[in-house]
Amino acid sequence: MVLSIPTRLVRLAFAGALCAGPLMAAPVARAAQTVKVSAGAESPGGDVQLLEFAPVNVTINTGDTVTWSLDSTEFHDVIFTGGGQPPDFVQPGPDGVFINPLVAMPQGGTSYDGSGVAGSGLLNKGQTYSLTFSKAGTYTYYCAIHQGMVGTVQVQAPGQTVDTQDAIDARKAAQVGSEIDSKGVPTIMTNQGELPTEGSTIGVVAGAQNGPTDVQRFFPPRAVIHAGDSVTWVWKTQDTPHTVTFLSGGPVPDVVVPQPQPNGPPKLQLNPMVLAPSGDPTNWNGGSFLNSGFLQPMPGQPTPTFTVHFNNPGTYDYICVLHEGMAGTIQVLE
Ligand SMILES: [Cu+2]
Repeated sequence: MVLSIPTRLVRLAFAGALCAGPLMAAPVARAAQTVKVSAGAESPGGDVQLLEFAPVNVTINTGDTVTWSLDSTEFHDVIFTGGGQPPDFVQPGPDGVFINPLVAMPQGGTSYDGSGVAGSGLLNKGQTYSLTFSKAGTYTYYCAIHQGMVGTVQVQAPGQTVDTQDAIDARKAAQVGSEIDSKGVPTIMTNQGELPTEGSTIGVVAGAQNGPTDVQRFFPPRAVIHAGDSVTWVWKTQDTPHTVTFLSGGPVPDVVVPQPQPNGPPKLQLNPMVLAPSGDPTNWNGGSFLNSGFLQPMPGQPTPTFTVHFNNPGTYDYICVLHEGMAGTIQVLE
């Protein structure tokens, strides 16, 4: 899906200046501006994802436009709800689990007055979404995919001081740098040493999270065991599901399978082959598709784990189907 919403520049009409008395200084007319904000950010290799808008808050004048750019391999959306809660990302039903169309597809027009819903639909890396703000107020927006990913646009009357792009860029750089460097890197180091990496049963961490900083890698990425040993993966995230999937030479399955509809856009189904567990991990010989399914810690429930018993020597590569570059290897010796 490609979004092509033209950035709209709105000329400001300073009607008030025309009828002001001679002693009143007319406000300085300024052309409407467009400011750029990031939806998500990542470390150079993409292993650390920042699940935040950067900067979180931005101040503009009425008539100005905000353009969000998706700056990460992790996808996000931008949705204004007119004061309501963000919509659920997925909707389970009798015929499968579907991405909520409110999140999947663009909503509303190119201008927003603070009422109703305006949304970008799913954004992929490099895509942008622009919205022009016609009315003063403070508007909260969300990423419906990542809980807690919230931002505001404060819209001021014309003539009031607002953010410059330089100020926005400086806040963004400080936020991204401090989150990824101060949280992402220590999260990696902590989790690398956390679980036993030798012995008959070893542990591997499937993703780790520290606040909005989400490390989308396996720790350690490579483990060596003997035939007959087991490996247990432990999920250490809050906001992001992962899979442990052995493709065994097969193709990487699509995460989303569009289901054409007689009227309107296709429904976006989460591929059951990725979503659900498959294969027998308690007695695995290699050479066949083996999948943990989507796993994600939930409040009040035990930490998800996935244990695979390796019967045969060999080198077994696996991936998280959801996250590019999230991959590992289990080498099984005699
Ligand atoms: Cu993942």
